[in-house]
Amino acid sequence: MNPKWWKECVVYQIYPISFMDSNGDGIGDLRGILSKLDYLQNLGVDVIWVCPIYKSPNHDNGYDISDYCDIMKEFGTMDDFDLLLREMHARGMKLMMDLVLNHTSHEHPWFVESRSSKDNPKRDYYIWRKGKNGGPPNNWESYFSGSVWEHDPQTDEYYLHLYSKYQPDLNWDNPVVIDKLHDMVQWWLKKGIDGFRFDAVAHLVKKEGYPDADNPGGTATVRAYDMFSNLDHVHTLLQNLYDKVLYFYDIMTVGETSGLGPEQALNYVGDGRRELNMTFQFEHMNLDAASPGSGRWDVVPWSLLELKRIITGWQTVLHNRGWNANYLCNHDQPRSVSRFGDDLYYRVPSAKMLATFVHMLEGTPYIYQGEELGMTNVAFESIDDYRDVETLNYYEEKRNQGVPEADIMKAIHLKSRDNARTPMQWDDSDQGGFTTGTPWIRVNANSQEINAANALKDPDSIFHYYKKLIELRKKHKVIVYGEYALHLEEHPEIYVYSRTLEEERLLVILNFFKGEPVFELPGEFVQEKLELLISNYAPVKGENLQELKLRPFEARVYLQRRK
Ligand code: TEU
Ligand code: CA
Repeated sequence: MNPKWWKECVVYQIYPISFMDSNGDGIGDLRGILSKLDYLQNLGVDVIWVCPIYKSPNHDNGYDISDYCDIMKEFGTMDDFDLLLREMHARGMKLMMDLVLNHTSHEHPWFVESRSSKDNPKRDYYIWRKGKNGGPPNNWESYFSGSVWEHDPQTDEYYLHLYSKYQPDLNWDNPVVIDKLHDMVQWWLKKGIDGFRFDAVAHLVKKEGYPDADNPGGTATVRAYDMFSNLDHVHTLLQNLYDKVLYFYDIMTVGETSGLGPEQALNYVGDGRRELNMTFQFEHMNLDAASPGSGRWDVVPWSLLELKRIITGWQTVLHNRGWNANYLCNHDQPRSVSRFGDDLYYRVPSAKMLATFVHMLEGTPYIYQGEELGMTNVAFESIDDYRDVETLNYYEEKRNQGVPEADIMKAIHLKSRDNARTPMQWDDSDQGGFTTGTPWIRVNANSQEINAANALKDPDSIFHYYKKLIELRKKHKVIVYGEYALHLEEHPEIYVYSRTLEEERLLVILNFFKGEPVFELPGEFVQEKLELLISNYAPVKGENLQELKLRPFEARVYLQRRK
């Protein structure tokens, strides 16, 4: 079973700008995180993934880095960082940094030099091309709307940016750039950090020659993700990074890799690949999208059968060959309870059911800040209350296309990344206890009811349920290493899977909807031998497991010992 600490841990993701503000300027910061370490320790998580905290002009909340070896001034100082790392280690927690290797900020000194003239020695740090027929070099579309090319009048050439124009892509064909980035990664490792989440790492390599993508509709730009996602040479780059730098440290790594299935993911995480420990896959994030990528704004209903098919694929293909990173939410996605559960009447049971689902799968579970409280999506009436660059670009693009305001706002309410970025709800005071000042983005109106202080007081809260899930993981190896099998494959409402390790077997029963379907125990399980480990409902006395009626969003996990 090849045990590793990063398989046994639980990761908690912090989006620093929205986590806790220590000085009343309305912006979350490192001292804010420090003040909440006791809360996180109480929850029981052992790895904290902190989204980018490097110096940045903040056009994309830190994913636009202007100095890799400095701290964003709004977040604090390098001394604050060192203190935070020490305090985390003192509590037995580990720190995973979020590193953006695909692009920098347009304010990074490398880019400032690069754009200054065609013969600047740093010109080739980025991707510059001449225009074609009076327009950009090709028709690729940016993740954040419009062309991936931005014209720069200074030299009359275009630079490539897969994300916003404030995030020029680095040129990974340039060995000097690679060396500098390796040195920088090493610099952080020497500080003693414990891992990396490599942002957008699937996109480091672009298709040679930058050819136009097929464009049957003849639009100005087209989604051309296969031109810059998961190309072969990415693996050479990652293997070099591993062999030259990462190999020498006992760390955990996770790459953000959209656009692949489990077989392809093995190229990143397969045992013996010497690349990454795990990757974030997006197949299940595309379940409710009319088409992947930017088509994510066109929301369609998701189906449980599809979810089962996708997750079962990942669970079976990676078993004994790689490792999964399991999540339902992050800072780029809507809130999981609003999307896959019921954020009104059944908010508490459905949030617990979804937590059970994630934590009982094979792989490392990731909790996104506030998920442990059952925080929900937000629906600001006015676009003026939104802050996310992707959302604002989408709004503008659709307005220009003449799409009615109400339709645009409806999509934004469902899918905007700001759903996950409203401030953490700590208590029922003004601004949810996040800040004493004016928050950079409005607090969700439900903070009086949904907040950490209430959750801590209530033994039946979602928080305490998460805590118990984490405790169970530490107690039962089968939760970490057991082999997954799907049961009741065709059932449209219930998701049932088992996990088997030697003599022990888990049976995970999840009712994904508010109906009350009847569950029939699969033949290989013996009712008398099942011990209930956790459930989001009180047990029913004298119940016949052979055939039981599940309550809305009910989740149960049984342990069966076969000896
Ligand atoms: O996201 C990369 C990524 O895959 C996104 O394009 C994702 O599909 C999109 O955000 C969904 O709306 C990473 C970070 O997680 C994100 O916050 C950054 O904005 C982006 O990279 C650029 O660094
Ligand atoms: Ca602050």
